[in-house]
Amino acid sequence: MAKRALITGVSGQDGSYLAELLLDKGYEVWGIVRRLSAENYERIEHILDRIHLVQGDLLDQSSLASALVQAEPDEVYNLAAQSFVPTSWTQPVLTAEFTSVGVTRLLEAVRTVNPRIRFYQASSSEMYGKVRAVPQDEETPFYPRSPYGVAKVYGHFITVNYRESYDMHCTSGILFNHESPRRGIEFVTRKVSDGVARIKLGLQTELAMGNLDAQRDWGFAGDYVDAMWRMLQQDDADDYVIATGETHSVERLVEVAFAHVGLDWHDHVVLDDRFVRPAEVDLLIGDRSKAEAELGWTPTVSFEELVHMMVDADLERLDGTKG
Ligand code: NAP
Ligand code: G4F
Repeated sequence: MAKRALITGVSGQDGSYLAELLLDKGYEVWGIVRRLSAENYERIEHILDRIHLVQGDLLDQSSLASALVQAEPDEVYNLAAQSFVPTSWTQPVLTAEFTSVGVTRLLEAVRTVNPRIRFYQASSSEMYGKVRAVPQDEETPFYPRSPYGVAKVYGHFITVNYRESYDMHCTSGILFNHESPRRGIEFVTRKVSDGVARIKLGLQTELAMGNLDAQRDWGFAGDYVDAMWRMLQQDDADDYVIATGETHSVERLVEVAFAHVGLDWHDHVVLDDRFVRPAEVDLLIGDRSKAEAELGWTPTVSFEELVHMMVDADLERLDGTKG
């Protein structure tokens, strides 16, 4: 019989790639979507006839239990969250409701409906914040620098706690930044790829940016959802860092993106304090040794390939709508 998976956040970047991957593996795929005044299925439009959607919200405990009863999954991937770091300063309580307490709501629903379900929690390298070691691995202490990072630390430890308290198969994937043409437009890689494409097509002249010195370990989202699946196939649940092991500055990102279309970033990028954060995560670089050894996982897309892929996708999208 086909395995069944339930994904929260299926309409998001990672949810859409994970749903594709699980369909390819022969899973029956279910996704939780929240009720919105207008549907927002852009990223999953091409697979809507192959997946089952059920309404639910991380704020609503009974809707999560109902979704589990309906879907009867073998595996649950909790990808839903308020995932944009700057919004976590303007909506800190909502961020905690979604991104921390929401995890407990879902874990409780799993525990009561069927504690044998395997559970994946989308933890984040933002938990390392003001980093205590370079590179960061599963043993590196957390020092979050945003309400989002703090909320993710809660989500991580409640997952570990359910594993230890109830002997449930609960895994925390500590994923470093991962991007794609489906990345939300406000995140820095997509903001840059979209801005570069607009400037190249003559739709705008400037790109306003915040801190160009921050460094991130950026990988391709398609690779990272494969790591999530591999984690839930292990006999025992655990924590895993997923990262490329390379870091690049935001300045290097704009340089590579503009150069790809034959432009010099110095001619277009302007600094704007509105995009500078109250507290910054200066440097992230992950050590994926454990994932490589135990899951056999390695990334397949380089930083330059990723930036080129995103710029090309935005050029194609915008060129089609240009006029
Ligand atoms: P994303 O594109 O922002 O997607 C977030 C998803 O969560 C969307 O489907 C959204 O639904 C859903 N959602 C938000 N609040 C919800 C609620 N109250 N109830 C139900 N669904 C809700 O995020 P992503 O980049 O795919 O990331 C997936 C997960 O990995 C997130 O938990 C994120 O924090 C974590 N993470 C991401 C990265 C990264 O670099 N991408 C790195 C580490 C960890 P709507 O479509 O209705 O808004
Ligand atoms: O793309 P970002 O907004 O991602 P950030 O804050 O690293 O968070 C992402 O990765 C986390 C994993 O580490 C996830 F958990 C989280 O959900 C999210 O997916 O910003 C990256 C860097 C920051 O240092 C920021 O200050 O880019 C810098 N930056 C500089 N100018 C900018 C801008 N970020 C944005 N969004 N917009 C700017 O104009």
